[in-house]
Amino acid sequence: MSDEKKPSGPQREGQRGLVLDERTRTKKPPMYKVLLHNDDYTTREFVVWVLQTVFHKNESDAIAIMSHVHNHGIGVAGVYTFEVAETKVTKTTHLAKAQQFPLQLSIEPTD
Ligand code: TYC
Repeated sequence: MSDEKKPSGPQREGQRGLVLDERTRTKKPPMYKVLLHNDDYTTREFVVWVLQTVFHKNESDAIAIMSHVHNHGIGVAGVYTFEVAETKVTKTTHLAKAQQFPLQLSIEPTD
């Protein structure tokens, strides 16, 4: 068989499976920071616990992030795709409200 008609570039993915164009293969999704805001009422212990359980931080990273937020007013809990970021904000806000903590979070695009 002649190779004349076989696409040699982005359309040819090998012998089987999905054919992915250049953009599908290479473009990374936009990413978003989940920001934690300081307040005077949420306990340090709760913030560390949420960073470990929702944001999957180890204990020392969780303590470092919590301390940064406590000292500077705001800090990054993690960086995710938009849907994952939103889900973590929703879960954390519900967990905080259940204990009557006014913990605030927000989402902003990475640069
Ligand atoms: N400032 C709170 C306190 O002293 C602790 C705290 C840290 C609260 C981080 C919120 O996002 C936060 N109990």
